[in-house]
Amino acid sequence: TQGQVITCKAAVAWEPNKPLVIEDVQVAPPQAGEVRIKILFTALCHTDAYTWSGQDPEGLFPCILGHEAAGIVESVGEGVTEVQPGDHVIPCYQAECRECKFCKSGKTNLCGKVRAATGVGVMMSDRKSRFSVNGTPIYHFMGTSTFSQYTVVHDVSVAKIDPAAPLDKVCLLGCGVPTGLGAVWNTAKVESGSIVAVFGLGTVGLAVAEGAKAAGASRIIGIDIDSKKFDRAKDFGVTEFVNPKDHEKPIQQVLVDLTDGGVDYSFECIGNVSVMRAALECCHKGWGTSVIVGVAASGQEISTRPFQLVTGRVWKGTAFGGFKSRSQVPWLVDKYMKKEIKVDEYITHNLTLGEINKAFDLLHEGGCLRCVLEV
Ligand code: NAD
Ligand code: AHE
Ligand code: ZN
Repeated sequence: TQGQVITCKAAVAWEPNKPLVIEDVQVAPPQAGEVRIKILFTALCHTDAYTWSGQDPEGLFPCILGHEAAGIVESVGEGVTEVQPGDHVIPCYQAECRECKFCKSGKTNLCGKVRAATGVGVMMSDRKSRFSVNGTPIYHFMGTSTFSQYTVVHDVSVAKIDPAAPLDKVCLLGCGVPTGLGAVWNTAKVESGSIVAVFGLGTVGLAVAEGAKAAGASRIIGIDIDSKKFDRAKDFGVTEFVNPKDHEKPIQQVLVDLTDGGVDYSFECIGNVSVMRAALECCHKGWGTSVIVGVAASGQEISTRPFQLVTGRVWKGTAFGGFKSRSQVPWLVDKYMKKEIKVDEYITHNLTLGEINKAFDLLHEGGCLRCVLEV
């Protein structure tokens, strides 16, 4: 198949909110600096649902969504040296070129090399898509497009991993789990003994709890409007629960009262701008830090009284938990293999690519964390 067009199955989002359609898609060979991957397993993340809904200003249609996956390199384009056919890999929506201003800054995991192309659904070299259906180009998504049996990605967006790792599990290390762990370890740098508040107990919020427990947090307060989330969250390290619906007072006040003046660190893992405000305002005066992890819809803006910041609270955000993708995803896989981090526990459902619409329905039900699709 090397150098040839591959025809395979992929789930195409033709229009916002319209059911995805499994199509025979033509996948062009990788050009210079590109890698074609056979995707074996992909999970669904709420960001896929967000873009599908039409709320993402970067969302383009028709496209192939999906960014939390694992597979095997099928072929590589000219000049690709770091991976070869047969390598087990995780596609990384946050690239790492190690050469750009961002990568060299030592201050961020964001990479500038291919972001302009991945934001508009094409490949960097010729600003074209490698996907088509009967001659109609289909946009890429987040530089990954994993809801397809084959995808083409930039070489700076591929992490080579231990071939012994189970791909049906470690696919989760492409997004949600690292995002939560890294928000705690890299972005907030939570110290032992800290009081932590986690808003939203989905996969990302539970991974925040897991990371905070590992960091030695003394209290981990989970906040969710769905009380069914609480039982399971205990296994991930949450020590106390608050349902805003059980209180008349604003949730920030409830937390300030519970913690003698506020929490040391808070994390918004929902994508709701009013919760982002509450997450900042429940932080302790003088030092409390709040990290925005959730992705909010187009047009949404955050607000608070500047006095909140003047008096020492800090507002931050994180993408992929601040992890350098190509360097650190293999390290996370190794940590999973040594049983130092959970992954299996976040998988509540397993389906096939053909059942992807059902998987999106499940994602909106309280019981579902991650649904892994066999591709
Ligand atoms: P999820 O839907 O599984 O979890 C969200 C949780 O928030 C649910 O348990 C829900 O009951 C709860 N919730 C909803 N409204 C609430 C409210 N008003 N108050 C309290 N709880 C509320 O989602 P997820 O997959 O865990 O992702 C969480 C967010 O993180 C999404 O916005 C996603 O797009 C984003 N995300 C960001 C990054 C990043 O790099 N920054 C990476 C992955 C995901
Ligand atoms: N296109 C969206 C932005 C979405 C967003 O913030 N994405 C996160 C990853 S979410 C993964 O589930 C991210 O990494 N952002 C940094 C980046 O470079 O995109 C919008 O709202 O415009
Ligand atoms: Zn995601």
